[in-house]
Amino acid sequence: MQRHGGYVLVETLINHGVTHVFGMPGGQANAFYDALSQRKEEISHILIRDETTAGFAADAFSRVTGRIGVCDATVGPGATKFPSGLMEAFNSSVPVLVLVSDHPQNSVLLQQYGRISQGGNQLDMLKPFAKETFNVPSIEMLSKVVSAAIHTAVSGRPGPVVVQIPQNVFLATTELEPLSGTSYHPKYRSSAPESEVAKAVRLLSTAKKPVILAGGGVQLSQAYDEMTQLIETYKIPVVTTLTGKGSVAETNELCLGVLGELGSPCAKVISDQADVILAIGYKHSQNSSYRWTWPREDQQFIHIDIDPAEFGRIINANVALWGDAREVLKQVLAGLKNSSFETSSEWLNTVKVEKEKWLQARNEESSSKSNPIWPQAAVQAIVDQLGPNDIVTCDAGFSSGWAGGFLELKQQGRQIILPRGAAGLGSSLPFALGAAMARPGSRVIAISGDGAFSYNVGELATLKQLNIPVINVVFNNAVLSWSKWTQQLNFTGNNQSVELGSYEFGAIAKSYGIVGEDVRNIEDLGPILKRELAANRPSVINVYTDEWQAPTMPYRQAMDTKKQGAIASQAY
Ligand SMILES: Cc1ncc(C[n+]2csc(CCOP(=O)(O)OP(=O)(O)O)c2C)c(N)n1
Ligand SMILES: [Mg+2]
Repeated sequence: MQRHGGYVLVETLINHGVTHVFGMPGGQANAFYDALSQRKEEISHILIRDETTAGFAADAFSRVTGRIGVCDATVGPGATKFPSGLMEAFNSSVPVLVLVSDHPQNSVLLQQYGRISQGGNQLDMLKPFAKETFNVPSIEMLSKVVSAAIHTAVSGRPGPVVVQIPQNVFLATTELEPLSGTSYHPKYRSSAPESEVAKAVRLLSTAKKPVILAGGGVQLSQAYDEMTQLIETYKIPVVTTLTGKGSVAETNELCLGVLGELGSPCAKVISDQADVILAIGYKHSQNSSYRWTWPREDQQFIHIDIDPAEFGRIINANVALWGDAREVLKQVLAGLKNSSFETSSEWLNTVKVEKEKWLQARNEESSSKSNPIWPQAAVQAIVDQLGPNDIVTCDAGFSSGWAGGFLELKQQGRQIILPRGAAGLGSSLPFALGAAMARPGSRVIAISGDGAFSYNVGELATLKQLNIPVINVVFNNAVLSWSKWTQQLNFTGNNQSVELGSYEFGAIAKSYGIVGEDVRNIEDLGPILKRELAANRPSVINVYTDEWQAPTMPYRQAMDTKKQGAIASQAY
């Protein structure tokens, strides 16, 4: 039977286990939408209100399910919305399939240079943010290209891919059967050479002060059981990157929280003292390395990663273990069984003292009853209500920092999504949308600043229309506070373009027909959160927060010592 390109695409997606697509229609892809409309039982299309949302939502969907996330947009003005989400997924190694339509092939010359409305070289625009980009040359190749693109995204180091489909390919017909495959990642799990594992075990065995650094690769590889075993059996303290947050339960006495300026002070103290570091799924970016000043050369570094290009790119590994985090940790655990490795009680005592110091300082801030509300206290109210199946998403700006240092995860696993790949404002609500679709029955809390939330007000309609239980907690301080702080600390403090004005986001939510609350006293927040978490519906909780609180450690130190301008090289 002859079937059009839209059918071939939808069938190929279904055959690869795709259940959700986030996007917005356009004329060139109508065949796709025609086919989607006939397969609603198997595949849902989530109509977002801005394609930027689709990119972030697909990313979060993938992080939660371990399957590829899929988004689509129309040629030109739709496709040009994708770089934001794509950059996040690319820098965080998340497999996403981006589908963009294109003008018919016989108008390519006109389109390439914008001689056709909506025309432009969109594939080259997306290329820097994609693991690979593909153009579909014919209906016969459509299923093959989509299948190859999915394979590329989920194998090796995962990442986003782009498939561009011309309108005439969508409209052409074929009798060829669409291909099948898997969209789970990691598609293949590889092990490290045993000789290198033995070296790593020998080096670990010499450690007096070992530390594990868990990066985002632990989450991507779902190496949870192995992490727990390593920590519980050998009592090795662990710090995480922001993306690796949740690799172990943060209530574990050996977990010292997030390493970096948006993390915990004790993670830094302990990591500085470490003699051997076991880094897992870690790309050595600026946050956790304090701008590449850590680890020092005298610290021994064992590095596990799926991408060999990471070994020695910035920091040399004393031992490089090339493979999937879960598989390699299994090997390390097997090796350690026959070793004499033991963490000294002296080291464990230092760890304990430092963690207690941190918890005490944190608790003081988290229990603040100040007005305007301290974000630390608002985060604590969220922690108090969070259930094991719930998910928190964060925005760029200070909300990532508040979550990094103050949001203690009681569970191991994927409970938080932070935009550290691109750190783009306006990602928390789209992430939440994708996460809610990925884990039906869960409740999702999206934390954003007022500047960040303003990017996505239109998506309240998406939440309302599909009754997606996302609770948006907006830290409303009437300013772009991160920007304001950097201007204050580094320059003349003139406050250029950082004042937002204050808006009643709760009232805005009501106009979309969803629950809205404006909260001025911290005592009110817990009960409202509790009510909304039980209600299974979208809401906006607008919390009036203190703009003079900052989660970034250099800023906090500068504020404490009142040495304005003294940290210009650190603040950014
Ligand atoms: C898309 C985008 N534009 C600009 C920035 C730079 N930036 C980082 S934080 C920030 C301020 C965020 O303000 P808000 O969301 O209100 O959070 P607050 O810092 O006040 O808590 C800005 C402008 C960015 N990260 N992403
Ligand atoms: Mg703000």
